[in-house]
Amino acid sequence: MTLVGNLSDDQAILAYKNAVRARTLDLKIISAQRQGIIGFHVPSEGQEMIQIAIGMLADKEDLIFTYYRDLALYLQRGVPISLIFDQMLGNSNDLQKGRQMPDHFSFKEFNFSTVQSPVGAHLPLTVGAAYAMRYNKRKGIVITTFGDGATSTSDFHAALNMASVYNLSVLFVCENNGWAISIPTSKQTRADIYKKGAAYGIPGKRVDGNDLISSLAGLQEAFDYVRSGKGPYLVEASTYRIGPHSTSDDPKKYRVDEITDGSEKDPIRRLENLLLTMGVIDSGFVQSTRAQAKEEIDKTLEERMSITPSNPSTIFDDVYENSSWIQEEERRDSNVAD
Ligand SMILES: Cc1ncc(C[n+]2csc(CCOP(=O)(O)OP(=O)(O)O)c2C)c(N)n1
Ligand SMILES: [Mg+2]
Repeated sequence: MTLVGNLSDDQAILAYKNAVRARTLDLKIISAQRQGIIGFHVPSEGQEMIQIAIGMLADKEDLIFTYYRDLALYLQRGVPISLIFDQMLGNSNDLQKGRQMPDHFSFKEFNFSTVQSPVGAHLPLTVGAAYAMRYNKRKGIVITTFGDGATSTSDFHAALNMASVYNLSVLFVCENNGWAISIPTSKQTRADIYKKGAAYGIPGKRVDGNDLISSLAGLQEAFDYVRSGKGPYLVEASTYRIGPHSTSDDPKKYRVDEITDGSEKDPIRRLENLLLTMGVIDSGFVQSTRAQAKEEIDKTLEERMSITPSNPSTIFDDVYENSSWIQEEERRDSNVAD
């Protein structure tokens, strides 16, 4: 059965499974944070569908600069949950050797660049990366995600401008969840975000980021445009942050939830209902998908917790290609064991 374009049942089912895995993973991480196992988390709950859609349309060679709230995109692109936990725990298997805050992933093997903490700081980097890709005659485009709050930074405007001036293949996707921590989008801008590209000669489109079909249809047009070499494109995905900004935030202080986990408006429930109505899945499948996700995630966390922590002495590694005398002196004077 075709849902949209040439989307097959198998693709729709995989998308659904990954969305459920991402949600289950989010809830597990929050519970681990509350138990003191993980230090911090920025949940993706509610924003899964637009992330899944990007993952479905991106090619392997495309380079993706995510922001800190993109768990479902990693899963859709095949990042194993074990690697996600390794980073969150900062254990000795963590690709970043435990030096980064949780959620600041770097999955080079999957063509994901490192997550930046300063809001919007990665946007000019995506433009430089797209320039480098063209210069080095590398195949693929650059895709970047960011929040509505990032559009209030000067980096956003500088990035759009330079991407357009150099006609670079960058797909900008704003995940507009309505909030920048406690500041609603209405207090950041009076204009539609997808129209902001027009000032720089960049076309834009708004999609319903809580709906897989709308996200895929809108993104397909944007991907086609960027891939054809016409230049950058700006997509605004209307979405909803179901949870707090982070585990350090208490949203009850500034908002009343409109969409809750598992409610009829929840994007995962929306896809589930569509697939149930179309007979692609049945209620038994829903139950087994949720149970399998929980089992996989519970088991993986338990397993990754048994891995030794990162060695603090690695803090002196990888700073320069060859270690300098200053580093060696600091290594000697430090009390971190080798
Ligand atoms: C330059 C900068 N200013 C402020 C912060 C603190 N901060 C972290 S996340 C955030 C909100 C960003 O909102 P948005 O871009 O909409 O993304 P969301 O968190 O809603 O997904 C802020 C203000 C920061 N990290 N960097
Ligand atoms: Mg936001």
